[in-house]
Amino acid sequence: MNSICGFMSGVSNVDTPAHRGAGNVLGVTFLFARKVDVVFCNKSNGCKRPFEEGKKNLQLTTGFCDHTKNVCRRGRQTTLEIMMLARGVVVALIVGIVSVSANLDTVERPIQIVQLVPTDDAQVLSLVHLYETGILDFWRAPTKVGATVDVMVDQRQKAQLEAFALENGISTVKTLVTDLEQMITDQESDANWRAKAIKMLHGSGRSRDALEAGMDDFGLSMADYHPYGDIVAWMGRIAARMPTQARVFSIGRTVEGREINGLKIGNPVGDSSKRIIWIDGGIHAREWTAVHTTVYFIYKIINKLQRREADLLKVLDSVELVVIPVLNPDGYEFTRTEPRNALVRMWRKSRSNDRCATDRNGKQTCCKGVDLNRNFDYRWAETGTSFHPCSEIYHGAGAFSEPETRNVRDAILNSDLTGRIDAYVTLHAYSQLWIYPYSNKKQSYPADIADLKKVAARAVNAIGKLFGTRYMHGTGPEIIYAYTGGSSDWAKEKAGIKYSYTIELRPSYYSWNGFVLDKSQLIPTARETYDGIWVVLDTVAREARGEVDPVPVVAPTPARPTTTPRPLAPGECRDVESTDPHFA
Ligand code: 0X9
Ligand code: ZN
Repeated sequence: MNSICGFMSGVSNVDTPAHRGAGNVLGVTFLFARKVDVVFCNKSNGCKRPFEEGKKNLQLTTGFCDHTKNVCRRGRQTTLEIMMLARGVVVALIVGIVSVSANLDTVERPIQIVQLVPTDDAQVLSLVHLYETGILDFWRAPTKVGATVDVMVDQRQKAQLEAFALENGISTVKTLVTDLEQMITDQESDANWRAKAIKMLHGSGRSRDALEAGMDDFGLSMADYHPYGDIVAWMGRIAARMPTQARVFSIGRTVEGREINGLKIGNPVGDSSKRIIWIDGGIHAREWTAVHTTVYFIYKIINKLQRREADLLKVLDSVELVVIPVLNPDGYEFTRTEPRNALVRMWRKSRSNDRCATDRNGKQTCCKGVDLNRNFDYRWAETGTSFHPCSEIYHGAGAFSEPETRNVRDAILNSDLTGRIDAYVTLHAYSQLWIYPYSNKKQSYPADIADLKKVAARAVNAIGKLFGTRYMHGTGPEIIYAYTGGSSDWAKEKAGIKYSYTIELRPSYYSWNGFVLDKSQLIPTARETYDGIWVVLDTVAREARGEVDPVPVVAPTPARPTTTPRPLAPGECRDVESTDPHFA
């Protein structure tokens, strides 16, 4: 049993049974179902390990008591929330909104993307609460006043969301995509996309990149997405032809029994005296661009290696690359089974077995899947995450409860790679962000943040140089939103990996078609990302060689252009400029 409660350290227990919904795991929903009363958790209310018990700083946050485990877990912690709770504000009732993922059979089409813009702190808070219930699929999570929030809904949910918005005074509610499935179909059936892509690359003077639209030397086209099996077979062909420089490896199996395969690239491969750079993609099933870009990264490196290009050979003198294109192959393959069904194509989580939750009316809902990027042991289940199995951001039954994340953990902490990894780079989509630790709250930094920031600034700069694509860099909560349980925070804090980054690829934060990147943008996206990652390779290799960086450690965040817009990148669509203060 779980209950929603506020935590105020050092204050006595005022919990009552009324605050504990019998069998209720939709703890956060309670916050909306009733007046927000502050409940203080400590040993006397049954929680053996309350958060920060004993401190007397009156730091207040919401969280929940997990009575099955006898622990209290912290939830969000914002000034805004302290204000709200202190005022005892009544937040709108949202218990009626039903998760689509829990009710595939009752979906009311068309599925749409709706955008809301909160205009004051209370509206932001109401949306944050809605986000953390995990009932809806937020393509863009709420962050601050004026920042756009994009949500995928079916017709019933749309009506409920509109009622929710009305009740909370959110007047800006617009439909960004009127029929997501039609949009996917239209994009997928553009027979000319390949020709368009090639023409654009030629037009921008990048004829060499245009060649990549055809088959590579190992039989995979770089212009398209591919089934997981084809990617693994392709890596196998590379390793077979270049056995001294490339080796296929497995970090273990998924829930459905697939091997999670990657490719090690070295010169020669397997030299245990070299430093390691780890690059992965596809932890989120629907983020196909991340898989494509990781595959392309392998392609580009192998191609350079075949040509014996000097800059790469110099890097590989001290560094070995470990690349895993699809960390969540079960999820990825699932999204490929019915790519024109939005509920399949937009699947985010793993495909772990059904887990069930009972709501406050005693109704049970069961769902598959864990958000693997909430399942790592970095402040697991604290912020920007959900304990409802039907949520898109469900964090699982415990840190590393999933085989996929355990495999990553074990490969990093207990294998031939252990102690040698200097960079961890994980690819996601979308928003054009280069994110460094930590993501739990603002101003939460590792001690060597200046080094991470410097390399991030250089990477973003390198990306921009190619086609003019604009990336932001910073910690998650500073440029997008807070969350915990993510892989790159864990890699930094728990595995001690120096350069740990989460990269959100194209399209931009303002984009309305988010996860459905036009195929003509695939090569440009992957190509510019390659240049950004190259900065990490170069940095690690230099440091491994003992070179001192001559550039000072101060790296300004790139300023937002205020005058003439830059030329469009090949294949890129101009997004309507938002009033979003994110980029102010
Ligand atoms: O929420 C996530 O897991 C990632 N974003 S995504 O849209 N690809 O799902 C990572 C967000 C990283 N940024 C933050 N620290 N917020
Ligand atoms: Zn992602």
